[in-house]
Amino acid sequence: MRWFAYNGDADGICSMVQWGLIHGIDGHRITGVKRDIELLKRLNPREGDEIIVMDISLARNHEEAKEFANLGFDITWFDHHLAGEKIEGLNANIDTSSNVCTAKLVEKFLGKSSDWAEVALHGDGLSLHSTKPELKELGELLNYNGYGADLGDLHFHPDELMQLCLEAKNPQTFLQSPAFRALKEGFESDISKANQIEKKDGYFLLPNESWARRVVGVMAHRINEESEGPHVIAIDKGNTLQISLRGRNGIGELCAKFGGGGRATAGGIDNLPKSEITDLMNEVNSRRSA
Ligand SMILES: [Mn+2]
Repeated sequence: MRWFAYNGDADGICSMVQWGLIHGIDGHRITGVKRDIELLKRLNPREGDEIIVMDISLARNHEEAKEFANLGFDITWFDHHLAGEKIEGLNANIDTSSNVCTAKLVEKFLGKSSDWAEVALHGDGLSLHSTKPELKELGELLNYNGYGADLGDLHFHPDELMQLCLEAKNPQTFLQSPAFRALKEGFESDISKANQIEKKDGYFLLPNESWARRVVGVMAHRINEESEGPHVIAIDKGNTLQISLRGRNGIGELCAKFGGGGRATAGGIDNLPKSEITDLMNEVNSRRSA
């Protein structure tokens, strides 16, 4: 039996579709919302099973991966996030270069060029490295579908969306499908609500509703494309705020000061006590150019 664990965003889906077009997707498939990274905990392989992992950080699943490797399972890992310490016996296809996404690594591994890898580049905000600008909207919409607090927020379960992409065989056919239209309409409705929110005290405050949880990632990305920032978008969770931060550099490190984390240009804080927003904004304002 084969086990798949893959991220529920565009890159994870496009990686699986490429694999599926060549080898099929039979087996147990484990996925979730984009933020659901620790997927290996949900695997339950038996002797002789094979494990394939796509677009989730090995560092974040290190303990489980090491245990499976020690038990002798055949594990193949495709990813471009932090790998952490090397694990003996694990087949790692990991490259953290800023111009690749997991779907590009899968494409290379399979030895068959695929437009799905181009879709994934757009989904991961790496349009600069794609040769197919006409696939940008699809990449962004597949990525948008992965955002939410839990699966109930999503228009499509990521595994259902992955199967619809696989059935279409190529992105151009998927662009003609009802599923694509549903994503496009859902996104347009969400972003029009987001566009009505005005910045106050230097940040955007969204209500804790499913549309806001879905669209916050794309909203942050778009605002960040317009100016240097850092930019702050908060979701009001009652006593705490869920913070998304974007900028040109030092963002993950800034978030870490407040119990969050991230990369150089994107980061977040899951539960910032409301009493700390002034401190956070002082820090952000000191990094904004006048
Ligand atoms: Mn990715």
